[in-house]
Amino acid sequence: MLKKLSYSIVGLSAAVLLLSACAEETKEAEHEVSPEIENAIKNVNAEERTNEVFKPHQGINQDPVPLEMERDGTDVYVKMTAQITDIEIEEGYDYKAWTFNGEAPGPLVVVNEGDTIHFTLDNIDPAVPHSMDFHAVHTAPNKGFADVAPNEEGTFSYQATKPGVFMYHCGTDPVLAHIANGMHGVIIVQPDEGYPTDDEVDKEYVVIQNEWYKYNDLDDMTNNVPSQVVFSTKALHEDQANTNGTVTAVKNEPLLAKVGDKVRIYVNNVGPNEVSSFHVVGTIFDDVYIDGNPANHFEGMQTVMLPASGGAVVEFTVKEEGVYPFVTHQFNHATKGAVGYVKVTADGKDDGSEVSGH
Ligand SMILES: [Cu+2]
Repeated sequence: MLKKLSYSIVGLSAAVLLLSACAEETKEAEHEVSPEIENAIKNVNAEERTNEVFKPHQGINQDPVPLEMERDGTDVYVKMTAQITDIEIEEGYDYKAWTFNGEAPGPLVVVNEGDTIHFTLDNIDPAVPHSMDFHAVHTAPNKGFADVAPNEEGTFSYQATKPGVFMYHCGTDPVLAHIANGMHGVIIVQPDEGYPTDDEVDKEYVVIQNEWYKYNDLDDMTNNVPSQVVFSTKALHEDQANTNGTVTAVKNEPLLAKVGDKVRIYVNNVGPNEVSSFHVVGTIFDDVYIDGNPANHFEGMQTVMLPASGGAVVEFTVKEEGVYPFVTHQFNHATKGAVGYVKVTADGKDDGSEVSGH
C-alpha cells in the first residue's frame, strides 16, 4: 500500500514538474492546475492522515518479551503482555502493531486436553484497555474475557476441555480494530489420546494466516479489502523459526522436510475478516482433522477451508526433492503475500538453494 502511495506521489511530482515547465513558458498556465490533480493531492494528504500513529502510541515501541508459562500438574499458568510494537510487515513498512508480547500473531500456547489455564494479562499499553478471548475454553465472556485497563494486570481461569487448533484474540471493543492491529494468535490443545496418525508423522509445524489493513483505520478494516494477507510460523519445537505475519516470513524461513516425510501442519486462519483456502502445491492432504479435533477426520483433501478463526491439522507426504509452496487458493490473497514454502531435501536440512516460483 505504501509503495502504491509513493508511486502516486512520484507520479504527481512528475505532473507538477511538467506543469511548472509549462508555466515558465506561459504565465497563465500557473492557474491551470486541473481539478483532477488538485483532488489527487487532497487524496494523498487524506491517505497520509489516516496513516498517522494513534496519538497516545506515538514514539512507543515496546521490545518483544518471551511468553511466561509454568505447569503444576494439570494447572498451567500463562502470562502475556498487551503491548505496542513496530512490526515490519512488508519491506520498508513498519506497522505500529497492537500485540501480545510484541509479536503478531502472538506467541504460540500449547496445553493438554483437560488442563486448567490460569491466564494473566499484563497490559503495558499505556492508553488502551485489552483482553484475551481463548476460543479453546468455556467461560462467560463478560467475566473470563473481561477488559484489563492500561498499566494493570488481570487473571482469569478456565479449563481447556476440547482438543484442537484454536484462535485467541483480544476481545475489547472495537474487536475488529484490536484483531486487525495484531492482537491474535493460536492455542493448541493436544488431544488426550493423540491423533490416529501420530506414529506416521515425521515433521510438524505451525502456520498462521492473517490480514493487515491500513493502520488503525476501522473504516478500511470494515469496508475494504486487506492490504496484505500473510503467513507466519511459530516454533513448535526448539530448532524451529518463530516469525511475525509478514509478506515474506515463511519464504525466508521455509518449513523443512526430507524426501518421503509425512509433514503435519497445525494451521489456523486468524483473519480477522477473510476465509482461507489452504492448499499445498504439489501434494494432496492424506489426513485432515478439521479444527484439530481427532473426531473430525477427513482423507484425500486438496484444499481445506478455514473460516476466520478456524483451524485444522493437515498431513501430507512429500515424495521428491523440491520446493512446495503453500497458499490460500484465493489467489488475490496469495498475490498480497499469502505464500510460504516447504523445502524438501535429501537429508531434511536447508541446502541453501535458491527458492523461486510463485
Ligand atoms: Cu486489544
